[in-house]
Amino acid sequence: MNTAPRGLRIHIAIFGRTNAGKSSIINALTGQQVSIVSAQPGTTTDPVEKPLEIFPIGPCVLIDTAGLGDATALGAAREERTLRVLEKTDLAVLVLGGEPWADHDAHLLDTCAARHLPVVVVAAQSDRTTLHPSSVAALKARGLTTVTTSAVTGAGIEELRQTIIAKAPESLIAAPVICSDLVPPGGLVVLVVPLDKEAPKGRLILPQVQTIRDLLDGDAMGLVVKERELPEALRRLSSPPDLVVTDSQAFLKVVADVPEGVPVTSFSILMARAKGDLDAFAAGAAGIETLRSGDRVLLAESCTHHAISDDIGRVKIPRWLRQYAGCDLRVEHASGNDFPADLSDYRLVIHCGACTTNRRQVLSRIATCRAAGVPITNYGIAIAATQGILRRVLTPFPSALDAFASRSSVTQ
Ligand SMILES: Nc1nc2c(ncn2[C@@H]2O[C@H](COP(=O)(O)OP(=O)(O)OP(=O)(O)O)[C@@H](O)[C@H]2O)c(=O)[nH]1
Ligand code: SF4
Ligand SMILES: [Mg+2]
Repeated sequence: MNTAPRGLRIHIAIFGRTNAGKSSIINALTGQQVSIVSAQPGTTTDPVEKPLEIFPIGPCVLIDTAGLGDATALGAAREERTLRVLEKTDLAVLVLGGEPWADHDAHLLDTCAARHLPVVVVAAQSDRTTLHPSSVAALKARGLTTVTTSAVTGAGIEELRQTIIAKAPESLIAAPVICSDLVPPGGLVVLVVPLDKEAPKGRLILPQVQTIRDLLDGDAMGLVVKERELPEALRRLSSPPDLVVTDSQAFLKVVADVPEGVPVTSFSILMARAKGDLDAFAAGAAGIETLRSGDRVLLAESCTHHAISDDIGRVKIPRWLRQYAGCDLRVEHASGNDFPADLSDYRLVIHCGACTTNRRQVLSRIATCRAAGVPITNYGIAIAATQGILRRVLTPFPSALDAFASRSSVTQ
């Protein structure tokens, strides 16, 4: 049950003041002691994630958070970490008790509304308290209803589960299409998977596995080859494939080997579409053309993986960017959740394939960049741009190609 990758799970985060009963609700929903519960306010100090399966939504992650309105010395720092969870939240649960309505409750609902996040409001601890009249009035003014629960008696917990299911965004319940929509039913896709030293031992990486699964789900066929065998594989086919998908690292060789009329793209570009906004990333790629000496470029990675000596984000992309720009650049990195809030001094952000996180976090980062007026693109798109083949590999995606072409001065 816990085998679905974290990035494909719907993220449901539980917010509310300290001692509201958030951790108790997570434990009641999961039937497990996921989080420590105590009468001491501020028991949960950092976000706690629990993967679980909620039928019929499928795989989810429940996130317990540190309480809002914590007046202790560390309270402000904890609150900031709690609010950062909103970046990857697909559905928020606000837990209220008998305490008066507070600014942090209003702030949370305002932030969720601004992000178009569905919210479920819980009137918790019903065996010993009722909602404060100020909360009743504030919720009424916002047109919000509540689910009444008790973690002690179990009352309302099933109703809460049903409300979460009803409010979960439809678009996130549907498995993301990766590339099966790009080929006709029964179509053939050749997947080029180099087994270089970045490839993990004995297995394929997640985007490759997901692409193969997506092809099978879409009744298409996949032929998997290393880049060296690609010319021979193409020779053996009685008709050209409908699409070739390659690892970005083998772009130049693969593009040279695939006949002009056959569409080519990369796993990274497919993931940019499934996990982000391909049109926004394609438009952002034009920002590479305007880089000048000393410009700050941020490479953002969603996980904190161990970087190898020839790492794509640490070594190769910075090198290709500098070669392309013909000058020195100040390339910086942000990993995991450390995406800077202030981007004003950056000229460009380049995001990784985000295989370990969910689409919402990537969309939220795109929105942050847009608000700061900073172009954002992704690793695969940046690699194609610096190698002069971006137009070719965007051909399967006409609107992304337009978004790039309308901003680019390069006719590659
Ligand atoms: N009677 C009753 N007590 C509850 C209920 N839910 C939580 N409590 C108690 O309220 C206290 C706080 O519960 P927690 O679940 O730890 O609350 P929290 O919101 O996670 O608190 P922090 O992590 O400190 O922010 C504990 O003493 C719980 O036993 C409930 O439904 N009924
Ligand atoms: S850096 Fe990004 S693409 Fe690479 S493994 Fe981590 S989340 Fe996935
Ligand atoms: Mg707690």
